[in-house]
Amino acid sequence: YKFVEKKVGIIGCPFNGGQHRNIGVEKGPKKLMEFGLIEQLEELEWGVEFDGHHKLNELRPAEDPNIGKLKKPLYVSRVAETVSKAVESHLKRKQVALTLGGDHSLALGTVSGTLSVYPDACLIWVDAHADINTPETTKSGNLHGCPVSFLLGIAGKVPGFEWVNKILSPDRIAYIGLRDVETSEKKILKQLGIKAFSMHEVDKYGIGKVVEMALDAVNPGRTRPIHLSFDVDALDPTVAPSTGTPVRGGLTFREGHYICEAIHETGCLVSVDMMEVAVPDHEIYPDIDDSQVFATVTVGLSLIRCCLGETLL
Ligand code: Z70
Ligand code: MN
Ligand code: MN
Ligand code: MN
Repeated sequence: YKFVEKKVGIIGCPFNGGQHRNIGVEKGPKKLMEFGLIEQLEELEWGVEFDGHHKLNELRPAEDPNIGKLKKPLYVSRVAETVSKAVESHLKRKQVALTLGGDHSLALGTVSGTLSVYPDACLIWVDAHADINTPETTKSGNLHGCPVSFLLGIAGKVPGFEWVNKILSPDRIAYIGLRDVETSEKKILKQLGIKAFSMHEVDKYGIGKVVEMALDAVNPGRTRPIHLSFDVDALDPTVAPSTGTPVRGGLTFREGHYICEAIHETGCLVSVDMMEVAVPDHEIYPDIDDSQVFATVTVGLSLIRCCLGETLL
């Protein structure tokens, strides 16, 4: 490991304030832990620190009016700032920071925390979505569709978000798995020349070549620390059905795992997010059954293990 000791700090983030659906993304972290994450990482011989799930509900302001279209801006901002400090504290102690979500607006915090300890870090964003809408371009107003614009410093001034000051250069981020990108977002990706490997490129080149090209773009000498932000909806819905925004035509089980294995092999991984794992109520989402939740939680765990060195042989 080029930057960390073999220790991991788990940051449980039961949060859904960056999106509007009542599908239970805030229950993902607890489920991932209940399914034995600590034991699994200890089996891989990692020292594991877990301080309990963060009580993010307590950060919810009494009043939180929209700012333009943005929904719950103050809540999301406070939560992300708290999470950034947690990530920072684990990284400063030479641990890998492993953040369990929760909706993807949390990554505004996790990536900011990583950049404050490792200013030269690069970001691999694995997702069906680009999450790069700005406060101007967002149609939904959901902040989980916007974290990357804040991280790149193209979101403009938004009250409450003044703490976001660790800016990621556009040549330090690469996407893998995109297939549900808005026109506004395509324009931003093009304007900034951001390396993005959609499912089209995965089909064309194969996942091995895509990961190599992504790493070559953001981390050519494999000398920079890597933050991997993995939205479980990057996987095909047949593999990870229990998530807020499933989009067909996604990564296979093996493609998802290959990404994690290859990033582990660089020795550069310092921070991992596993986001958007949902645990819905049967009454509200009768179409998602226990076996689908089981599949999604267990694939999330297995991706995490691969990030931390689990191999097939
Ligand atoms: C859309 C928006 C999104 C995740 C949905 C969707 C964004 N582009 N991200 N699910 N994880 O609302 O901005
Ligand atoms: Mn901690
Ligand atoms: Mn996402
Ligand atoms: Mn997504």
